[in-house]
Amino acid sequence: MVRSIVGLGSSLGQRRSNLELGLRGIDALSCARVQRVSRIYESPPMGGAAGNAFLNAAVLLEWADSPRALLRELKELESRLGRQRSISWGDRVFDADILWMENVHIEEDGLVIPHPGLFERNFALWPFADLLGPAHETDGVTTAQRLTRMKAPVAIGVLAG
Ligand code: PH2
Ligand code: MG
Ligand code: MG
Repeated sequence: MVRSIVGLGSSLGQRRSNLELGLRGIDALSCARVQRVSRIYESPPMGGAAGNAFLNAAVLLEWADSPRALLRELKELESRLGRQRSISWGDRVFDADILWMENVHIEEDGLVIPHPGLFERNFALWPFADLLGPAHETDGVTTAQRLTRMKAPVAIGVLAG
């Protein structure tokens, strides 16, 4: 079992219930055991293609298969929840990204862990901090130190199953 964090996002439709359906979908995977959920944050769309505000959250789980298998399950869940893969970086019903897996470093085509945006994006790092706490260190830097350099997104509640 490897401790893993999956980031969730939605900018279309019933955004909060999309995140909650996503959480339930992850919980239902036979190789996943959900341990903790983050708060839900609202932030403006990053990048030019999306026009709506996003809700983002993250989930800490124990994963009993390979990183590739987790990626495959998340893509399938995105499709099941109605994600259209037309415009890259555009608005989306449901997005699920592997943000972190304990002691895992991968740089392959289509799969980079830790996620390259994790330490750059407030809507990824704040949920991450909710799950592992501010004292957690990566590459000798605590999450608390990284957070001080970033504007806080607005917390609007807690993800519920
Ligand atoms: N995801 C994107 C593009 N822009 N903006 C916010 N605030 N949150 C996201 O999750 C997000 C985004 C593509 O994945
Ligand atoms: Mg994605
Ligand atoms: Mg994303």
